[in-house]
Amino acid sequence: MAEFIVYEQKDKIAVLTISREKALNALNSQVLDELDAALDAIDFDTVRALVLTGAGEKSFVAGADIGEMSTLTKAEGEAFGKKGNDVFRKLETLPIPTIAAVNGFALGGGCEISMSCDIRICSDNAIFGQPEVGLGITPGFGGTQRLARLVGPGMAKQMIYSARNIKADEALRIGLVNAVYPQEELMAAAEKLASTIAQNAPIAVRACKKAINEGLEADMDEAIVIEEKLFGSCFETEDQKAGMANFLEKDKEKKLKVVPFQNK
Ligand code: DAK
Repeated sequence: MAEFIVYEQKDKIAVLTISREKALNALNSQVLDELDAALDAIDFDTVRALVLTGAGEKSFVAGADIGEMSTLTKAEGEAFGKKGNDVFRKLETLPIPTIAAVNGFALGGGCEISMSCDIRICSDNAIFGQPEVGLGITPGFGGTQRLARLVGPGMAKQMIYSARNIKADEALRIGLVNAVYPQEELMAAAEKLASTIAQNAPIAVRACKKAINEGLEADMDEAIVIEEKLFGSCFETEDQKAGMANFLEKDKEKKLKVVPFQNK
């Protein structure tokens, strides 16, 4: 039974909450292990989109646990970094779309875990930052890599070198988040977005995620081949046949709502 992770499935979407409120949901080894186990336990036959958030109204995740990190040796530091990186990579490559609902502080490892999700939305009190150089370390859970890819190298370098935190409106302006909501509306907005995604053909949605993620790591010639193959694979699905047939039938009712999609 997990102490710091709450996992709830609501019809076709799931909400995973990092719940270590006393330490502002900071990531220690136990949280990372429980998160890893929770990701492994997701039933991908029924869940079509995942929302990740933090418990309470103050913090999403206030970073890696500084108390735990403070006494690490070089070897232990590398091992801790690998543990985090492995979980974050698992989250990033999860077959289904993921949405970070950032409900407060997203500092260091908190900003990094949000960047391992496909989409970020936040509350108006959210604060993002990579404060690591102020602690004498580099970002260790992919921050140097994912922030630069998301907001561009110039802005990422400014944030990381200066260790300056930014507020929700600035995060929106630089493209780190897609939208900002009043705190009390954030989860409803995240779940609505997840439900909207969950209504679409799940195999096609997953293929889009794979195409975007893998394509971004390839050059354009390879990337379009990745897309071609995934596009082709859709023609072996019931969803493609039903989806296109409904359109061609010109049945307005059906056109709006395609038959229940297959998941595999
Ligand atoms: N770790 C541990 N405890 C934390 C924490 C953290 N990151 N952030 C907050 N807490 C704890 C506080 O110690 C306090 O505990 P008690 O004293 O009540 O026992 C409780 O949460 C409430 O925090 P505050 O009293 O400080 O609350 P305030 O509202 O005054 O301030 C704050 C909120 C978020 C501004 C402040 O707590 C803060 O600055 N927190 C630290 C934020 C931070 O610097 N985060 C980045 C951590 S560095 C690597 C792997 C990973 C990483 C790097 C390398 N490798 C192995 C290569 C990642 C690094 C990071 O994430």
